[in-house]
Order: sequence, then structure tokens, then C-alpha cells
Amino acid sequence: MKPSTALPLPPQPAILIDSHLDAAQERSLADDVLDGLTRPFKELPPKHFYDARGAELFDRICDLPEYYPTRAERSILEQSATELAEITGAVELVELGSGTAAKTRVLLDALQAAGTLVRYIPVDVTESMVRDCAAELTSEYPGLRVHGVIGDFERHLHHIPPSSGPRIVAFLGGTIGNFPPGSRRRVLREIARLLKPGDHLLMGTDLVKDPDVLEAAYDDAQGVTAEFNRNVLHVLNRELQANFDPEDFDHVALFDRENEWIEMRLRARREIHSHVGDLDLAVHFREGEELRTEISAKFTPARLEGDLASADLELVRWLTDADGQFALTLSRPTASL
Ligand code: SAH
Ligand code: AVI
Repeated sequence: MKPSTALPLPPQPAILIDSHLDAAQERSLADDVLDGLTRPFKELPPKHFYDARGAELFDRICDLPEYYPTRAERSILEQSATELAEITGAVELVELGSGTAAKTRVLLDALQAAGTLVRYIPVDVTESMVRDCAAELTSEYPGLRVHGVIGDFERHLHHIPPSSGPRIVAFLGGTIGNFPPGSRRRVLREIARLLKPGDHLLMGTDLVKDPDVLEAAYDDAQGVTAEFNRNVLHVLNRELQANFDPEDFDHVALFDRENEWIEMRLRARREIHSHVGDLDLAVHFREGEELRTEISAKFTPARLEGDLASADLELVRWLTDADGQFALTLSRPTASL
């Protein structure tokens, strides 16, 4: 067992939670709705799916037979966690978009077995997820400190507490694929700036594959993904006093072969005149008009290496599952060579 290389942290309780989502977060939803629903091609960013119900629906998606990414990524973690713990010697695990941290436990187990684990820092926009996961993990891992950050990883990375030793910053699940190429590189560059020499980024990305497999993963037979997609309208109704009937919209999931991404859309079943109360905004949908709610980019090794290089990150390990469906990459700042 390696001794921990952590600097001593000042005495503090096992759980600390900081929240950066107040009026500013509500403004972000309002701004995104004002901007996205008044464009000629309507669009909303996918982060607004995840209220408590959306988070629960996402958890159900992860167990669906068609949604292979979660199982594939878990199997890679199970194969490689010990090696990742050895390479990184991490005393801290920061996780962006941590959700229920279900797969994270595989990494925490390996870091604990290596004797280095001191602190876990989950960062997520969904308050209940950060609070519940902090409570669960401190009871599952005696001695573990959890410093939860309730916030937006596009705006609040500077609120992540300073490190006390080598860190893994984990960005799992393929969430980086939910950004279009330009924003993806910007987000990656900002994440890379968090890394000091000796720190590593561990990132999950879904790989390009048969379009039928991809489309089934985003249009499951039980309709859970359809409900997840429509949930964004429930969020708008509740948070901004809108009056959408989510049942007025069909769920659409298509693989865009040119861009190599899945697009989820909501398609109006009839002409709709809605109102967003808090913005005093009238929203009109023609019958058949679509609202883009998510893209989920699928990667090739070349695309991924290009993105990492543009953030001054160098690949340390490229790991895939037995069926080559999903990739986990370990990278580090180029300057730390
Ligand atoms: N990492 C988990 C969850 C992925 S779902 C897994 O691999 O299964 C995406 C998660 O990211 C959700 O928990 C959602 O609340 C969070 N999220 C999405 N956009 C975010 C943002 N901009 N800032 C912080 N968290 C975000
Ligand atoms: C969180 N994110 C990576 C998921 C994805 O696959 O793009 C969200 C999701 N959307 C539909 N199903 C799952």
C-alpha cells in the first residue's frame, strides 16, 4: 500500500457543500430559453434536463438494454481502475457532472485500496444529486472527505477547492459529447487549466458505430428516453411558468452521419401557441417543427486526440471495452512531460 502524498488538510467536517446556483442559475435557464426558443431553428442546451426527475430518468436510461455506454464504461473502469490508481497516485478525485457517482465507486475503491484516497469533489448542477451522493459516499468510505460543488461546470470551475495533492479530474459518461465542437474545445481547455503538473484528466467518450445501435440507444422501446427528452418542457413549465403540454411533442433521435453525433429533438404534433410566463414570451411551433434538445457526439481516436491536443493535453492511456464501443482516456498537461 502506497502512503498518501496528500498535504495535511485543515480540520474540517467529512462533508462540505458549496452551492453556486441561485438567481444566476435561474437567469441561465431564462437566457437559454429566450435565446433558444426565438431562433429560426429552436434549440435548448441539454443541462436543463436534469432536475430531480430528469436525473432519475437518466438513471433509468443507464439500466436500459439499448443504452450500452454506461455498461461499457463501467467494464473499462473495472478492468483498469487499479492501473489508473497506480499511474496517478491520486489523493483526490474531482468529478464533473457526477450524477449519482454510480461508476465512480469503482475508482474510489481502487484509490482506497492503493491507500492514497483522501477527498472526493463532485460537481453537478443538480443539488439533490450532490447532497445525496456526499451522504452516501461518506458512509460507504469511512474517513473520506467529500467537498460537493453544486454548480455549472461551464461557469463555476474556479470554485473547485484547491488541491491537496495529485488529482484525477474525471469527466465520465460521454458528457463532453453533449457540446458542439467549438464549445467542446473551449470546455476542455477550461478543464485542462484546472490541472497542475502531476494531475490527470480521465474522460469517457462514446465511439462512432453502427447507426442502428446508436439510434436504438437514444430511442428505447420502453420510452424512457422519450420521457427524459420531454422532461425539459416540465422544467420550463415549473421554473419559468410556461404552459407547454409535453404530450404535444414526439421524441426524435437521429444519427447525423456527417457530424457523427446523435441529435435528440422534440417535434410538435400539431400547431402550438405557448407562453413562457416569466419571460412574457409567446412561443409558436408549426406542426412538425422541431426543437433540438441535445447532441451527443460520437468519437474516433483521431477526433479525440485532436480535441485533447487543442487543450494542451497529452494522451497517457487509451482504454476501451471488449466490444470497442466506448473509450476512456487518461491524459495530462503537456507541460508536465
Ligand atoms: N457522470 C454520470 C452522469 C452523467 S449524466 C455518469 O457517467 O453516469 C450528466 C450529468 O451532468 C448530470 O448529473 C447533470 O446534472 C450534469 N450536468 C450536465 N450539464 C452540467 C453542467 N453544465 N454543469 C454541471 N453539471 C452538469
Ligand atoms: C449525459 N449524456 C452523456 C447522455 C448521452 O448519452 O448523451 C445523456 C443522454 N441522452 C439521452 N440518453 C442519454
